[in-house]
Amino acid sequence: LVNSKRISEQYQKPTEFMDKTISYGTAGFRTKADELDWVMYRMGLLACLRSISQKCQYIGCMITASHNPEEDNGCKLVDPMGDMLHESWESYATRLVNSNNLQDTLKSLCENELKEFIEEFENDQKANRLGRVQRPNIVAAYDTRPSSEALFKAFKTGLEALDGVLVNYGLMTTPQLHYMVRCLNTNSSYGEPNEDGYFDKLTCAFFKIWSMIEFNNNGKYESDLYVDGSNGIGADKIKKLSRLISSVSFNDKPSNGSSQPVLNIHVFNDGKQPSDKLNHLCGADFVKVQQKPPNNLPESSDGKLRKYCSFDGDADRIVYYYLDKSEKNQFYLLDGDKISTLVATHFRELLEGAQLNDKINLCIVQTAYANGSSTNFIENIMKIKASCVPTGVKHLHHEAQKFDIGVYFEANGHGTILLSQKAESIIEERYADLMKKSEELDESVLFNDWIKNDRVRYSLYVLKHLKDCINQTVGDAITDLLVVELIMAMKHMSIADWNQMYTDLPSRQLKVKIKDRNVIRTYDAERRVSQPAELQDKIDNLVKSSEAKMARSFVRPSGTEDVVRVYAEADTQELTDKLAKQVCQLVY
Ligand code: NG1
Ligand code: ZN
Repeated sequence: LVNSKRISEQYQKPTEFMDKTISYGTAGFRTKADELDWVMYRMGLLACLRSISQKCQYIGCMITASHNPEEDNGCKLVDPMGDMLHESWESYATRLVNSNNLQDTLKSLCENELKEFIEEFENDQKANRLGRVQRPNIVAAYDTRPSSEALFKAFKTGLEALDGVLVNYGLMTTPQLHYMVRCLNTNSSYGEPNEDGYFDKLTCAFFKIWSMIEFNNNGKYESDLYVDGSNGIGADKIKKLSRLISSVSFNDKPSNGSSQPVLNIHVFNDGKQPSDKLNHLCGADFVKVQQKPPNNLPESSDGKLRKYCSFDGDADRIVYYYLDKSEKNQFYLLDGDKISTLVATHFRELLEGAQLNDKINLCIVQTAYANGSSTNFIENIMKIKASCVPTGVKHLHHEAQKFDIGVYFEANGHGTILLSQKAESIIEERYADLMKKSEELDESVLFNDWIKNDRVRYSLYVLKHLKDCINQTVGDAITDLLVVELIMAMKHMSIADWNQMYTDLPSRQLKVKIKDRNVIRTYDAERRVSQPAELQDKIDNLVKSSEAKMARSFVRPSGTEDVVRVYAEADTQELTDKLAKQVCQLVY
């Protein structure tokens, strides 16, 4: 398989990287785009090997640096079910990219760690000589960065060296690509593997629920939503969804004929102005970290409250916010913690309504960055299990998979909802029974009376369609938006009502640059430091001596930037900022 002559001369590792190590971290490989083409070439080789190890199932490659500056880029591989590259392969990625003798490393991988897979593949090839020859299958997509196409070319050259077959999806959001990979490997049982299929599945599920909502004049739900596209790919895709939503005729849906409001999506920071720069002064990361609205916020001129949200550069994160005119434009942020509490509360109500709460368990997964108030609310008021895991979506995703319904969100707005096979089957079976019983009914009676006026039936109906409105492969700003809007609409809730579920503690996130960030070692889901030995005691002392009653602080090395992150929260913003600064001093 690995024929040394086929390794291209074109994408040689630059000499300045010969004694540097870069690793495949939480965000895959990510750095300045002009230092990446040789990395992409090697990732093309690796993607083929991964596909071979998975019986030539489709493996995805997303070219993006998410919320990082436009000049950066990166690459992450996607496993057959649409989840991230299996952890055991991260070290192969790191080894292949750091190798100073690519052919030897490739050969060694194939003859040792991957021996079994390669042999099986080669035997299959021999057995199939007269039939269809199996080749590694890869799909790729990229975000709107100017560097993306050249990096895509390098990746393609790499995979062609190992006879890989490539499907290029072009411009897509990260979660769309994850979705395509899952569809391709499951014979479309998860959906059709193209963009129309993705939008069809979502809009169909969305309207099944939307059309059953009784919008009354007293409800406080705001059907206008202003979306900050971070000047990236999410802007184009949410515009497409918005067009689809507004073009659906209500005659196609089980409605009672009364006029339903439409979800009006208004996109700003769409990257179409010459001065627009990806993620610059806008987007979910900017809004979350700076705790302020993005540039170009379309403020209301009539004093009416507006509901806003921001995506990040590859549209896998979303945060909501609003300005309260009655409080001198006070900014309120509804981050990943608020989203997960809203979603989990609603799922719990639906499970109770469908009388399934003793059959299907529910958990919320968070990280150390979750606001203390949210954890308190989940555990002590909602009485739902809250799990805390290290930063990085793969950790949250794996933890959420341990439950029947796992709701996971990082505070920065990256998250989704996972349903176990068991939960899906129970919901599908009960729903099928329901539909069987209703076969005789006239459609308008069925939806307007039989389902709507019965709590068990209605809860089951919503559970079934809400589940189809979620991208279960990875956090997805677009599907999260639809789920949040449906829940707010069903609850006749304004964004301010949602915000009042609990009050966040003031928080602050800072970064400190030190010589080697990896001298800091953590444990207890990164909430405590084990090395340097005396650092944790010092942090504890600062927290104890703070005047605040609720103070908390922790430090950890970033997995994506060469910095140490410092987090603090306390009763007031002033005490929070003071604590965060003091902890930064300890790290220097
Ligand atoms: P690091 O740089 O390890 O803190 C950041 C985010 C993660 C995750 C990754 C991947 C914070 C504090 N950290 O990781 O949650 O999203 O990027 O993009 O937001
Ligand atoms: Zn992202």
